[in-house]
Amino acid sequence: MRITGLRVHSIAIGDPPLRSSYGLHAPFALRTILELESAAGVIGISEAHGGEANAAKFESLRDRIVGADPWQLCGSLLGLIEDDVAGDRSQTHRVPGENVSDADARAFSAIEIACLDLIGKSVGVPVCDLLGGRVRDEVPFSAYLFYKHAGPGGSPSEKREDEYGECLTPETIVRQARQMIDRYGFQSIKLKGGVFPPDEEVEAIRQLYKAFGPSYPLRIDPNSAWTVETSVQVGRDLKTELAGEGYLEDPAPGIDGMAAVRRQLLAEGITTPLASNVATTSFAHVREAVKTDAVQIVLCDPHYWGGVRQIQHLSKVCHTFGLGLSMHSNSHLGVSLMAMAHTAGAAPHLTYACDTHYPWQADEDEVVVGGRVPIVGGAVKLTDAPGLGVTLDPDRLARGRERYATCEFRNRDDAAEMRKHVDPTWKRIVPRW
Ligand code: GKR
Ligand code: MG
Repeated sequence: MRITGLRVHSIAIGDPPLRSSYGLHAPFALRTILELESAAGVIGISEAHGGEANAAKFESLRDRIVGADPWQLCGSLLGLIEDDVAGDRSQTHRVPGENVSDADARAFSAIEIACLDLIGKSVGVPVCDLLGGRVRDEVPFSAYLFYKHAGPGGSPSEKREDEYGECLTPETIVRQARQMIDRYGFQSIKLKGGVFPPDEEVEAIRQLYKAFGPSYPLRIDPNSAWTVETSVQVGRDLKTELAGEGYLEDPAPGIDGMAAVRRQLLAEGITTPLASNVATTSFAHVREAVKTDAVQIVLCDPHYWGGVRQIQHLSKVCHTFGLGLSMHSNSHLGVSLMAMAHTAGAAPHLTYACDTHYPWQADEDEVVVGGRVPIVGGAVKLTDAPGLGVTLDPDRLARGRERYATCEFRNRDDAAEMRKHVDPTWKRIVPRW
């Protein structure tokens, strides 16, 4: 099999004004859709982070991709992820801390996934089965709650629906959870924190616990916005609410900070596990995290860790060292959702429901045939459809490209959005509280 065509599509998708410790989401999130076409005319696809730099990275690899055999291509590109150092990385695209090798790992991931889709579609096998056989037919996701300003995102002329309205209080966060659970059937809940003083976020988790009870595991993720002391205090305050399958995600910055939080919590008999996609973003970080007991649950992401097969390796490593494994997400469409679902389907030791931003995106932005991928009972079904199980709808893709061409954004900058719309003096301070 030979790859005869590579197409790189930069698209923009409407994104509501969601808050995090990075700032505020812009009205458009940027994605890149990759198409690899074989000589037989079969097309493999994947979805990656967007903007100019990412598209340019794929273009720079064009000569190595076109003409290659998709069964072998990833072997020859392994150098892109070999430099697996525990540097100062971030999985949140385009925020301070991201280093150059991230761009390589992200490009490798998208190429690997598109190759697997191309192979799967050529031989009539789903990606999760291609990789040794699925370990589950349904992949659970959690309700991913965000503090949110009023407004639907996108451009005002599009007259989009603002499904969740303004959610800046514990009561409106509970309402948001209820709406999401009613619509998608999620069975666990994650709150993106690091936005308001910790007491307010603790109160939101308490109200969620009151509203949904202990059968809905809860997680809170302030993206390193708290000091070690504050993190420990939150751990104490939410000892009951985060028990069971709950967790505290990236409360404090760095492996050392996380390790200090863990030590203090354990000394007080609080066993709430610490999860991370900020302190652990590479295999080298996992080594450090195990040594220091800084992280008990790794949040993987096939878009960052080198694709689906690297997550299979990570799953084994986590199992070996007694770590849990969950999955991180960023704003995305259905191609990414299916890549995440197939990754989870082929990772035996994935022990928690995955994150997804998918409820925050609207059908009008979806690029796959048939529109939005269904989430039912909180899960995405892995069917027998070949490859990732989705194909591109040319008209939908054209709309995404048109939005990209006409929108003003070329990379993600949540801090700039925050200054533009909420507080002209805002700066990201880590830790803030
Ligand atoms: O979408 O603002 C966001 C999140 O904060 C995202 O960028 C994070 O990478 O979801 C992510 C996380 O779990 O840290
Ligand atoms: Mg996180």
